[in-house]
Amino acid sequence: MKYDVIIAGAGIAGASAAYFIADKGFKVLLTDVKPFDRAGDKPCGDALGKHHLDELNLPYPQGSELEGIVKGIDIYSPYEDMKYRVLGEGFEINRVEFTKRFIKAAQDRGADYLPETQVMKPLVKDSKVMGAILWSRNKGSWEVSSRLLIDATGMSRALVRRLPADWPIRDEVRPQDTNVAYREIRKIKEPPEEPEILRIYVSKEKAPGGYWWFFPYSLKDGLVNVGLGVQGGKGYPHPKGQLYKVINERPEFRDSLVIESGGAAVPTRRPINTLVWEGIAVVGDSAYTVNPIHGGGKGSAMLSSWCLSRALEEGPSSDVWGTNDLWGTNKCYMERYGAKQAALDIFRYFLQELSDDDLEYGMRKKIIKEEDLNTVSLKGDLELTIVDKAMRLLAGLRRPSLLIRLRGVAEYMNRVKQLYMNYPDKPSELNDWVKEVKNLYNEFTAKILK
Ligand code: FDA
Ligand code: GRG
Repeated sequence: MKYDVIIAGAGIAGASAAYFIADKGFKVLLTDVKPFDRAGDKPCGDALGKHHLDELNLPYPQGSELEGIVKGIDIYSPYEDMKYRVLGEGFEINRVEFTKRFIKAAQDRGADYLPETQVMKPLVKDSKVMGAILWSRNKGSWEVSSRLLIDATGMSRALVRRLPADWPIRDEVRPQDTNVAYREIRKIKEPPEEPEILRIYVSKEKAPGGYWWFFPYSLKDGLVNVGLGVQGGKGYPHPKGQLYKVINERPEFRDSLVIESGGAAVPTRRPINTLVWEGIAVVGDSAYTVNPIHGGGKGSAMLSSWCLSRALEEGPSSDVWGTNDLWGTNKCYMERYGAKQAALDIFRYFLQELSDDDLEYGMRKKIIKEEDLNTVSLKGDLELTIVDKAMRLLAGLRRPSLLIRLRGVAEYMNRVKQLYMNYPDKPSELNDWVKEVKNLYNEFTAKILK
């Protein structure tokens, strides 16, 4: 049997890709090693910004898909003397029900779905991916042909990492560009004071290179989603132990009950250099679509799948969708999210280097204001004028070097964003563009972070 598209992984990225692509009339096969009742069940904070659904014209979660309503996020300073409130609407979703929605919608549009089925490896012939080898306990292994194979296997990147080393879609993640996060869903005794406000606590001491969070989850059941992430590749302590230190010392968790627990890694870097190559594409965590400063990746995973589905509209120009046919995916993703993501990656480098004292000082002096923080996180824009204004207002105060470095950060964020907005129009220009990106990041690291 030949499919137009085989999708490995039915998490939010693969399941939404199956829906978007089947909706365009293509014959899709969606598979996952997990059974249907665990679809999309990756440990998560379960927060999703409403704007992602608006942008993709998707209905809001309702009924069993919805756990809670979000009106904003409080970001606490390291010593908790200060907090920033960033207003923005969103949801706490039930990740399994929300993912199942897409699987069912894809099936309604003719997609085949094989749970408990592993995609073992891509089939490469004449430098193109032409299908995959599948395996299940009942059937053993078998070959399926495709015009496009999508790797939506999350951080494991089970398929692309078996491709030839010189294919740009291999673009491997460095451990220091990941976070290792652990979370629990707990039933607590006292309901949180503001159940529609998520809380993020930044502290290098407690969560080096990450943060710990307290998200009110299911109000009717008195549940909260509480977790902690630390930067990978640095030898930092395990996030579970760090989270338990926090939980043990805070009264809100006294006599609380663990309902669910688990951890996983998240890529927290700029997007992959190309989401597509000959006969293959990556979406979601496999394409590093996660927001580098807060680690949220569900919305941008759906966006990457939507961009890919748009690029498929005209059909393949030969037996498979080649790199040229698929290139629009990159342009679409980089313009809508990747450029902001790359700029925020610069901001992440800076934040991860800051001491708790510097961060506390910066927040107390409101070097970046709450309303500006919203623009930074929504658009990846740190306006030079914001920093210049702070420099004038705070002239003569302690830590001028912090402000000077922040000015450098703003400059490089803008430059990186521009470079991604000018993503190459054709695959032949990719190599030179990647060199420019690497040079700009290296220059930033050498000039501003040192
Ligand atoms: P995901 O990993 O979910 O799915 C991959 C699927 O592929 C899995 O179902 C797996 O079984 C399957 N698979 C793997 N190998 C396979 C193979 N060979 N064949 C077939 N199937 C295979 N984001 C957010 O927006 N809000 C939040 O609050 C949080 N919080 C959060 C907390 C924690 C602790 C973590 C670790 C992460 C988050 N995130 C988040 C990030 C978010 O969870 C993540 O970006 C998305 O779930 C990624 O979805 P994907 O579908 O790309 O991968
Ligand atoms: C600090 C480098 C670094 C990484 C953090 C702790 C951690 C790693 C990951 C945990 C992930 C988590 C709890 C994410 C929730 C963040 C959040 C509020 C996501 C919802 O935001 P959206 O959907 O996303 O509005 P956009 O992309 O619009 O900002």
